Amino acid sequence: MLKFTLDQDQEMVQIINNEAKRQEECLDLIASQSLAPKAIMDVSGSILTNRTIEGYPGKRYYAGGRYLDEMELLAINRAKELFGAEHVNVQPHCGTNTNMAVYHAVLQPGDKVLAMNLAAGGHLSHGHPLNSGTRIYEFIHYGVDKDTSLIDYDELRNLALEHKPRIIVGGTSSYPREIDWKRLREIADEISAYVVADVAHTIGFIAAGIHVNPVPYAEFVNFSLYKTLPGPRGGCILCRKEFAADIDRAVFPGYQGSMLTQLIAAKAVCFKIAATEEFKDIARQIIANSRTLARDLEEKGMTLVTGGTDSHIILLDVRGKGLTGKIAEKTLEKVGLIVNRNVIPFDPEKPWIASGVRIGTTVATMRDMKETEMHQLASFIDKALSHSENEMMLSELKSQVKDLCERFPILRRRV
Ligand code: DSN
Repeated sequence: MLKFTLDQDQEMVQIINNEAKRQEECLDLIASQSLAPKAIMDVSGSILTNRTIEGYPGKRYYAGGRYLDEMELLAINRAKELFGAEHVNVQPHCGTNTNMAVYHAVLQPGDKVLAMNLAAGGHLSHGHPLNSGTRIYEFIHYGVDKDTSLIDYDELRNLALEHKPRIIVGGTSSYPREIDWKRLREIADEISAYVVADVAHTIGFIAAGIHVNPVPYAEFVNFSLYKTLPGPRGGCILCRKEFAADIDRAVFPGYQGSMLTQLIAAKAVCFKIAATEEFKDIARQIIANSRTLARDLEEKGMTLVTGGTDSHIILLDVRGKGLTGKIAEKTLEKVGLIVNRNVIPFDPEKPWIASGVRIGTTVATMRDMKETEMHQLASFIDKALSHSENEMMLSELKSQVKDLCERFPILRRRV
């Protein structure tokens, strides 16, 4: 038996300890991050890591899968109940694979997909020129209204009628508003297209019953579990029964090999957590926090794309501060506030520079921060962005952010 312990790899111990310290002392406002409770971490690193298995419950290509079948079925049944889905595949290794698997399941090479423009908030797997899907399928993009930055459903419909795509994808990475699933369904029905709801960012609010559940409106509902759900890395597909076999085949062996057993177990635990009143309260608070922060930032004269938020996402146009997104990101990092630069609709800058930053309130809320702390946060963000070259001011703000973070430790949430 291998006797190696982690003590023998001090380089890695040091890196992880440094990252743990960074997580405690900084506030991660990355909109695609959540905070996994200890239960999720325990299961994600459990003895299930030792298992290699392929196939699906009752149809494995390996022996010894009795408990793994129980585990996967538990995850599937919990997701079915939580979202009212007819069929669930919990094997996708990530959110991108959920989209790729759906395309693989129902499209032929050259088929058309209508999805959101990446500059308006769409995801890489919605037709980025360098994404592998773009080599196989033809992507057409809809965008947002120039004045309101809200999805232009009339343009979307016109594009759908003109191009007749096989799939219309709804759902985004940086659009702060809820999607009108009913409208998408109606448009798709006019051209007999499928609707894919890519709700990686908003699935926590759907689970909590705050956002409209797209399951009745979309043939396919795709998501990852680590943005607004407190889950492990990985994705999940919900679909109608008629597509069950095609989706399962597209995930395995179409896109993936053996499953990440320990993460599927953690997905099952995540779905149990998501059904609790405690989680629903947190989901409500994530939105309350983001609305408070958005209002404060606007009152301080900052420009919010779409003028507000329905979710954990705030997309801030930083041009009014005389900054690019890249400089704003770096400035906020100097004070311990971690965001990502993000393009805004009709951005004159390239994505590497960008004119905006995306802010998410999931982690802050999971650290138990509430409206009072959001007021503080708005003031930190405003001061930092207004004095981006004043190192003394940034250093003072950094210690204030650290004080705030120390009052809301992450370790406490892990117990
Ligand atoms: N989809 C990317 C994001 O929103 O940041 C990563 O999950």
